[in-house]
Amino acid sequence: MNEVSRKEFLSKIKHYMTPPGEGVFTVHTASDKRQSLQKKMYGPDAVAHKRVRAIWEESLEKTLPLSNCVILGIPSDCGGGIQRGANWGPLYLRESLINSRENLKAYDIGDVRVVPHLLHDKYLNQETIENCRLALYQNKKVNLPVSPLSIAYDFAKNFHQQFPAKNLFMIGGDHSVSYPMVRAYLEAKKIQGKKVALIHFDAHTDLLEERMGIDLCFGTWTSQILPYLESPQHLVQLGIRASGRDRGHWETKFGCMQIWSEEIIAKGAGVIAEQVIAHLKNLAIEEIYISFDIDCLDQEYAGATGTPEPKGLSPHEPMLIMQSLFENFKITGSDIVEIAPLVRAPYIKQIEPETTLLVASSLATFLIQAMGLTN
Ligand SMILES: [Mn+2]
Repeated sequence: MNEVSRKEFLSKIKHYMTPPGEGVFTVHTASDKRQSLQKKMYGPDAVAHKRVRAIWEESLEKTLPLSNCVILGIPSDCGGGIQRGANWGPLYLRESLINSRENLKAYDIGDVRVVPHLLHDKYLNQETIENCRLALYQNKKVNLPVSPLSIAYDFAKNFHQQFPAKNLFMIGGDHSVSYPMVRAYLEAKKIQGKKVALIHFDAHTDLLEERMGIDLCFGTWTSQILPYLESPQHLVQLGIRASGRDRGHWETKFGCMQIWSEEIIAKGAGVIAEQVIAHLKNLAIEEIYISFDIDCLDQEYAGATGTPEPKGLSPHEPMLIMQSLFENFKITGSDIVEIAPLVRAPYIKQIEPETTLLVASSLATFLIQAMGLTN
């Protein structure tokens, strides 16, 4: 494994990441929103005098080493495919988190730079890679990735090497962005000798092996992550309800554990939490990664998402399950994805995206606080 020094890692971050809220490349669109976030984070003077990048770069050296939990945005929706718009998740959710006035002890490391037409470097030819390097880094031969999933993996892999005791909280993005984060997490935990499991809240299984020929997207990322788990039983999926196949098909084919939405509602979240905890204890699990697709919630609470689904969970159900899990295992990695704040499903009566953002921000607050306490 080619380990880079701390200095090289910070230099990479300054190249392939941006200060919080700048990962979506725009000139005017949402610039007021971005400025309002950065004023709250860095002060009005920093924004007025264009000092945000300088302060952010300095914070990488001074503040980053002090925090247990580090927040990262991946504003990419190139891996989505029904209704895009999750690229605005990181900017909007950050603002909701700040407005909630919870004093979150976490360091925000910023956004992955996103070329919106790119997904993963393995899908690109050399000419495109060089053109994008030239655009992003002003050097077509520099050895840096250009696609969001490739940048995220390089970042997360180096992060875990540099800071093995720190935990990452990622804001997506469509669900494909969890693939590089979970893969880097699982590889790092294997090196650390920790026994870990992936807890996946979602209306969908995301277990396709490919979707229209693409093996890394919102519908396939979990099947692609299975080889990195110790066994498929180390994947627990909760809240599933929109699937072309039944639970038996997926559990038999892949060997993971699934608990569908109707079962959680019928038995109660407390009973389900006990069932999951017993399963994980049986596997001698020490730490967990929670990947939270906002569409595991009923469309009444999560209408601002690419594929809202009825008959889903109420916010207290996953919250109770996560709290019970936290009482038994360390949460050492997590993400919340598929929040598409500008998407308004016309058949949903609620005023969106306020409900979705409010609920997402309370779930995110729990995860950030849980990870801030763990190391
Ligand atoms: Mn998903």
